[in-house]
Amino acid sequence: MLEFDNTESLNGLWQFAFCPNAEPDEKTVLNVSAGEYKIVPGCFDTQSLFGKHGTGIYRRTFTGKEWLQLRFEGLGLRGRVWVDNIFLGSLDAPFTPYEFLFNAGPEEHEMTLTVAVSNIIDESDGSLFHEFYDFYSFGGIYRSVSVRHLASSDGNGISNIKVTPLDASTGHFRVQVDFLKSVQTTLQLLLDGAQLANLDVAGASAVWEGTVKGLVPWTPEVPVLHTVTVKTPMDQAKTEFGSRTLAWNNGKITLNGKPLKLYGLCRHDSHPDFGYAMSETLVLNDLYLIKESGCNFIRGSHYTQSDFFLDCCDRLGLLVWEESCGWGNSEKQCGNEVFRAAQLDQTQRMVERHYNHPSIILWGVLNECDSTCNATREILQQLFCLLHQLDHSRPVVFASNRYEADIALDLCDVIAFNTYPGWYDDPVVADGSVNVKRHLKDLETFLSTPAYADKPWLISEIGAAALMGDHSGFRWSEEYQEKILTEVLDFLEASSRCSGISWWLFANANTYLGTSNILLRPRGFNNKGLLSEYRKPKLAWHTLCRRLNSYNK
Ligand code: ADA
Repeated sequence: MLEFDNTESLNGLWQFAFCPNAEPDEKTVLNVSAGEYKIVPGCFDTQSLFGKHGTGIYRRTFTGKEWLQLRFEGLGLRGRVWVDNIFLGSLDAPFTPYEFLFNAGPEEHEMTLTVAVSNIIDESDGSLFHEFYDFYSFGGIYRSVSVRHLASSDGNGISNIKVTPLDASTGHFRVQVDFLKSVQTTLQLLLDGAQLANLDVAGASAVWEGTVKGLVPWTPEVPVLHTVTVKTPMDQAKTEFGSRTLAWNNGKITLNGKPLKLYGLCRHDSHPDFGYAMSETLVLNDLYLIKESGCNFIRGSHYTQSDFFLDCCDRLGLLVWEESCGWGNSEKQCGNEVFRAAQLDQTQRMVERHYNHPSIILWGVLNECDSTCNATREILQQLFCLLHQLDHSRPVVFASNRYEADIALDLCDVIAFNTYPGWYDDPVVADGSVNVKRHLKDLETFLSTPAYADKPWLISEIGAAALMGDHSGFRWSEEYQEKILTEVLDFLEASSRCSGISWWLFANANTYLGTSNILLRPRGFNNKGLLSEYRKPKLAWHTLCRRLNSYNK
């Protein structure tokens, strides 16, 4: 993670008030008496406010002077921020990092920070979150908040460090240091605490590129991290990175020259008692469960992940598909200019923030958008172009559920299909058997045609729901889910075309409470988890662990 000096955490106890069914104006927000308390990070609607929509008003004080930068790692569904009575700006995208730079004046003093967070769903076409999304609209400041005290008198400082591994076999890499404003200065670069280079800076960024012999590569088996520290006369920052190189061609994704076979799971960063404010303990427990199952891959569905999650994946050697927030967006939404701008903005914020994590091997966008129409092709083109501009070192992808009808597959570096044979896509045949393998074989044949044969292929979702304790053997039973999983693993073992899967889903996750799809979502959960929402194993989980661990013996 990127760390700046002079940074103070603002996590902990905040004052709180809830305004049901309303997004109050500035005057009301600033004058409301916030007589309750909430913990930040936290969701305000997991317990007594569960199912309620409105605005949570959070308030606390902190002290500082001169130039300060407030950093929000993620809140939802959207927020507005004031310091004392001055409006600093809004946070329009859920799960997305934002920073606000401001001058607090020459004298050290106490300030009041007020944040209004709404979980009211905006159903306009430009909105980034809709009720039909198959994950619940929990609200709150659900990731960390901090304030950085800048030492410079003009509000300048390091804004980012981006480390690009260029060749892991030789230890060749590049470091780019960005500043908040243009500057003339000198900087010192250190690698793992030892002098690397001194650079003169004239402008808003500086670049160093070179080779360090003996730089230990990062691999899933031995995930070695290195640290780059940047020191300037004004401030200091550091970041971890891993020296590993990715390539994608001839139908394969390779890591340090070795083709990857990805055995993985899609995961929601959510828990019934805490919503999207998963504690570090719970996140780490999830990741150890995944690691111990024998999986090497996680699809972070369907939004920007937390810094902590990625820090742990870097350390445990788990490979990650990270994607910005989207779900089943229609032609109308994809053609909407507000929606496009919001998609581009949140995607850029995700990449800028998470660029250095060696665990991330894929950048994704717009899960299951309507990729049969031109408007969607255009937005995908815009997003992929942005991603390639920001990062040449990783392939881009979106999870398609349109197969042969998709008109955007040529834009992807890696093709990914969400498919549910035996659940939505292919009826169970009369004798009770499910043609999972035949269905996957058909997709494989389609992707082996010359137009697509060079592009690696992933099954980004596949699965079946199981209600814990149902042992009938029919749909919704643990046995039925296990049967589908077994067929998928059989297919994957035998296929040289398919680079891997991310099974839907790691653990059951809260979803919509509305009426539209509730019959498919008993108890208000997506029940396709291999674990229950409290991470208790279903039958298929044991099968997954047994099968994957046998590969490593
Ligand atoms: C889709 C979607 C998932 C989930 C899944 C399901 O493929 O991408 O978020 O909704 O279907 O369970 O139906």
